[in-house]
Amino acid sequence: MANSVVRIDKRDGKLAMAHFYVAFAALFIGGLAGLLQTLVRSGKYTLPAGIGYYQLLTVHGVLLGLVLTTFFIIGFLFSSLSKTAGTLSSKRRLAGWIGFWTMAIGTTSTATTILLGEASVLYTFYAPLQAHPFFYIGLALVVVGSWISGFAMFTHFGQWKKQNPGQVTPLLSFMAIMTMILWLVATLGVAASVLIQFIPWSFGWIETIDVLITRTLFWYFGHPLVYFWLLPAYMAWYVIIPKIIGGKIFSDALARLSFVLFLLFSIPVGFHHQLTEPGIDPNWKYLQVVLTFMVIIPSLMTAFSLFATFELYGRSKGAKGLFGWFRMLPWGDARFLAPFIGMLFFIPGGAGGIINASFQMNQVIHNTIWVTGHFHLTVAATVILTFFGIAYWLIPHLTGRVMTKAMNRLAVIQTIVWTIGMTFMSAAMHFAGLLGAPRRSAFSTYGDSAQAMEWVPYQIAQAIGGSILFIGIILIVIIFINLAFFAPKGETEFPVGEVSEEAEKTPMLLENWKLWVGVLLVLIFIAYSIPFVDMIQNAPPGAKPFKHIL
Ligand code: HAS
Repeated sequence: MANSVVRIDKRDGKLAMAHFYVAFAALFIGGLAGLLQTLVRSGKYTLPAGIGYYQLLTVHGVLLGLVLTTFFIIGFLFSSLSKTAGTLSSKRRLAGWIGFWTMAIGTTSTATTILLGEASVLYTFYAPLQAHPFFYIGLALVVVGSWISGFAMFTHFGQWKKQNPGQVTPLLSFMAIMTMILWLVATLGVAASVLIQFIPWSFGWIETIDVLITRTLFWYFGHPLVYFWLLPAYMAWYVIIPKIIGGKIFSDALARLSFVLFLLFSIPVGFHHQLTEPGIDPNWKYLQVVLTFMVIIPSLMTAFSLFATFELYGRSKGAKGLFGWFRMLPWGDARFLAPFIGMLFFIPGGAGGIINASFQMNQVIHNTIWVTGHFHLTVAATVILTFFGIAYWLIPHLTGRVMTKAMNRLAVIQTIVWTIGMTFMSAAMHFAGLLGAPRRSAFSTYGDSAQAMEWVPYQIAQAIGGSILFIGIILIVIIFINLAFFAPKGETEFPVGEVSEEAEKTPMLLENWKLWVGVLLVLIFIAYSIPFVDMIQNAPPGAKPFKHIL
């Protein structure tokens, strides 16, 4: 237990903190863009200084969906490895810094093109919308930087394995590596489309682009991207939360198995974002829908495991009845409350995902603002609240400070504010989506048809939710700055849970990386090879660039 309080190496801490500074700056600017967007959609506000709606939407999506998440996650993964697999060697730390700066330069390049109005192509940058070449070059640099950091993590983990032959690896490190492998395999798709298609096309070296292939490569990346966001939250749920509440990890083997299943099934499912697209045989879409239903299983296992942890802890404290354990949980501790509310949000968020994935129901919600509601529940509530919960102990741990009672109270208020804001906003988005309100459209494009008028109350509710959320962003930025620079000096625990004595022994099969990566490659081959050949053989004439949207 004393080990938990031992601070991770200061130099590793600095590397992680560099990532968090960028992440929280992105949160502030991206959140501001989000607020303005909801105000524009309400129809009651017009953007000043010639700022375009899609420019704003691109700032919001890229900064929050790509920059905040990637930087936060890599900082968290480095910290977790340093804590559980030992201090990084100086070469690996240097690789981490090179990765960080490569990503930072890439982010600056991409952000500059967006702010100059040269890249209003949204975070999915669908062709034939065309951005400035430096938008794509920046994205490529972010990916390459993350790979450099990833390789530093892989070799660090490999060294632990070499020094501890035959032993089960530390759970948190295992999960960090699994997350990074998922990211590496997923980003191959986006790297290929940016390097082979978008960059040559945006420089004018090739005249046309294949729309379906670029979209397919994007979604080959885009769905595992969402699990790249989710898995670090699951790391906290499985390993950190049990320690915070004073309980035990229900089962090490079950936690590892769920991560293995995520690796296998999160990649060959990208077609479920393309169910309405022509050019892909419905049988292949059907196969990927089946695989999508497979990727729901590890989340259900996670829910089961968490219920078990909470219940076992509660009963050990004398709780009686079906839900007696509920009262035993540490509700006043923001490190617990924020991730727990994240879990609650994931119940409707996950149910919505199952609706989206159901071939026929997808026809009702596709391209409506329902989808935006879905991902605000999943990433902007479940994942982000968990990241906030992590920040409440990790930032002071890294900076050698402590969170005061007053800051904890502010963090509890922040969690409540976020919960209210997100409930308003995402519920309104789901209802408006069912009434057919499109996603990604400025109010001015709706016209004043009777149908558009039905959406108005929901747009206003979204604006109210968005404004409440912006208060939440101001609060979290205050807390972050306090924990990074002003909180009292002291020791903060890095809480790493222990596995319950009653859990079964972890089978070594779960550590067989060659096997799992091999199965993953076979699944990707089955799900994508024939449809891809089909797309190339039957490609329609390429598309010329389209630069101007409202
Ligand atoms: Fe999704 C679209 C299907 C999960 C994010 N998704 C999106 C987009 C994003 C996104 C960003 O099949 C939009 C992309 C774009 O711009 O176009 N999604 C799913 C499915 C799941 C799912 C089946 N999505 C996520 C997660 C995301 C995310 C996670 C981010 C982090 N999604 C889709 C589909 C589309 C889509 C289609 C395309 C729609 C279209 O047409 O465009 C599943 O993984 C969900 C499984 C989850 C569960 C919930 C388990 C619950 C747990 C909590 C337990 C609570 C406890 C506390 C223990 C089954 C683990 C309880 C305590 C008490 C006291 C009660």
